[in-house]
Amino acid sequence: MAIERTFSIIKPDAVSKNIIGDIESRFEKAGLNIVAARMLHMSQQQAEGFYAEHSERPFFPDLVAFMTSGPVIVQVLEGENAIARNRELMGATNPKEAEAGTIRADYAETIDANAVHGSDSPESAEREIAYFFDDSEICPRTI
Ligand code: RTP
Ligand code: MG
Repeated sequence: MAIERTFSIIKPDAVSKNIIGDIESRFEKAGLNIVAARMLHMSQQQAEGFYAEHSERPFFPDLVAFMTSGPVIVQVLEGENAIARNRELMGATNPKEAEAGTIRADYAETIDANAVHGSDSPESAEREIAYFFDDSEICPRTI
């Protein structure tokens, strides 16, 4: 099975709730390696650029406002089927529809404050990883 990389964000609501460790632990237990990670407080411009594909959607202003409301963790997860596996762990976008035991079912309050982001395709993963990380910042396991 293919080893993939995906891009993940621990969103401001989850950072604020002090559940970074629990979320990272779920990734690690699922066999996903954290191969890059950084905390930052996104600027308006960074958030708008990151979510450019949604720029015409009615929820875009609220999404950008939320994503700039506090610090986030941006990270790269690597492992077998990392893109789909991460989205399984996350659960549905709307926490009311998220399967029990997923990150969003356990922690998300609303469709905006939904705890985590994960790339939805190999193309998105590549773009999103490059948006926040240089190749030199990605550190695959050597031992
Ligand atoms: P994400 O990109 O954050 O991993 O979430 P996703 O793929 O499950 O959802 P996506 O359709 O890409 O939407 C990105 C984020 O925009 C917010 N959203 N709000 N009010 C709404 O109808 C609505 N739809 C989407 C969510 O915060 C979603 O995570
Ligand atoms: Mg998405």
